[in-house]
Amino acid sequence: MTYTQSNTANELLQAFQGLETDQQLALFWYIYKEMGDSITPAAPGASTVSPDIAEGLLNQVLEMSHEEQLQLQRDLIERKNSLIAREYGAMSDTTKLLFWYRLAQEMETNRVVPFPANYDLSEQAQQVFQQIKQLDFGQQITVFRDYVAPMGVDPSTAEHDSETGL
Ligand code: 45D
Repeated sequence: MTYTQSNTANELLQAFQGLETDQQLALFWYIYKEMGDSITPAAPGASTVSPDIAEGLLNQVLEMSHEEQLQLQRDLIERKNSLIAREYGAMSDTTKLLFWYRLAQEMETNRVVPFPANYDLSEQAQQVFQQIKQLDFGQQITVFRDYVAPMGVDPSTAEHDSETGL
């Protein structure tokens, strides 16, 4: 697949979501590194974000092993049912974004499983990356918010799961 300038933000989102789980994680990491200092969690008027709630969920993740932390992130993307997935799903979309941002920050302190050296993006993921870079900041935020929004499990709509009892 090739993407051209004419692709809409929505098409990019679908391309992002269509990547393999690990490539999604890798791409999201590269995006985090690229955005760097332009993300300012303390921005005044940061509307529907609840830092304490994001931090509470993050604290649960920090208690896990690196292996479990990686699995949790894969599970969120794949919408696997778990208590944490439901807690995640109950947060506002902007708080979800803040949660991912905090995860990435803690990857840099090694409190969350660090990104492996020499892990390359697939050709397809690189194309999505290039396209995302061409969006303006506001469009990028929209894509990322829409990207993290459906992850996890929305406890208000999910059916009872006999496997987990949740
Ligand atoms: O070994 O309005 C592999 C707020 C496999 C403020 C792996 C905001 C191999 C309010 C998968 C590669 C700040 C919230 C391992 C707005 C292997 C507000 C692991 C904006 C270990 C607008 C890979 C917030 C992993 C924004 C674990 C813009 C990868 C936030 C993990 C942006 C990647 C957040 C992660 C971004 C990426 C977060 C956690 C871009 C996170 C990216």
